[in-house]
Amino acid sequence: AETPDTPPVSEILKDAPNNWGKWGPDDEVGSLNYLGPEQVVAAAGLIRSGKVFTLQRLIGDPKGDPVWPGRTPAVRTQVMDEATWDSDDAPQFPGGLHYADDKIEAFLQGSTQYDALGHVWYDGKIWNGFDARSTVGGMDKASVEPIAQRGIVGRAVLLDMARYRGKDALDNAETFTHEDLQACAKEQGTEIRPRDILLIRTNYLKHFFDLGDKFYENFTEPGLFFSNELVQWFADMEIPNLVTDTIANEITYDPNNGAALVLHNALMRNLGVTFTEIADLEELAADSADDGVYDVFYAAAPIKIAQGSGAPVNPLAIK
Ligand code: UVW
Repeated sequence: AETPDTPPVSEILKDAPNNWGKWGPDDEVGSLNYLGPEQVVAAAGLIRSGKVFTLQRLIGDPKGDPVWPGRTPAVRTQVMDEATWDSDDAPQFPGGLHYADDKIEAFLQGSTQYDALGHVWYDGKIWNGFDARSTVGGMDKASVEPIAQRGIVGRAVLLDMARYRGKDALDNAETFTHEDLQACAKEQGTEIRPRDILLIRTNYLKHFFDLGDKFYENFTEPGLFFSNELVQWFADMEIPNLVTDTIANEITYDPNNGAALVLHNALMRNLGVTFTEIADLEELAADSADDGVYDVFYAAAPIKIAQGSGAPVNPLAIK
């Protein structure tokens, strides 16, 4: 974990590439600009068998909802149900209408979600150089709203790192690189192409379901970790969207310097790569192991929330 020798992230990223200004000074969707009509039409050609997979984790799963430490799982509260209508002061509707109502209280960064590009920052600047003060009291710049207005559609490639490593699930703090992703793709008989959405499976959250609250002791997820080469690869490959089945999409503490979530800043803040976290890739991965098809048509419509730092989503992968 973090040590007193941990350098500031600005120092760690001083030579790393940056896409600010690439799509103009007002841009709030970053690398999603790589997904235009051409990519959507090409991705539609991947629909061959008509199999549909939903990639959202169940909110309110009785087995538990994994969230980043310090956040709490969504709580659904029943407001109206059949018992409501037994009461003397229950509203009356012509014709005897009864209905159920409920509400949820949820971290927008909990459950399966899209992060706004302004979700993380350093040196007082969020994506595209917007002032981090624009996050105060609700995000006025680079919130999830423009991402949700746009939607995300394209070719996605599943990279089953757990299967590639011959494991049921990756281990605490286990690392991999972009070269490992390419080797995994090769072994799967597929390739990562420019402008692909990456779906990385670790099955790490199996440990959450196995361990319960003990999962949060010594919390260090597995994942990609920072190097200039890795960030340059994301930039060169014009990767629009990183989707994983872990809570934070990357190694928790950088193995080289102990800094927390360095790729959030290197990829999201600096390159404008959109992050999608806590996806459920299990059914898709099982099917892909069976039919050998790892490239899919991907479509995601995060919920439109004004000024949100993130938004729940149920992405679809279609073969
Ligand atoms: C943090 O914001 C700390 O993580 P995440 O992006 O995974 O929600």
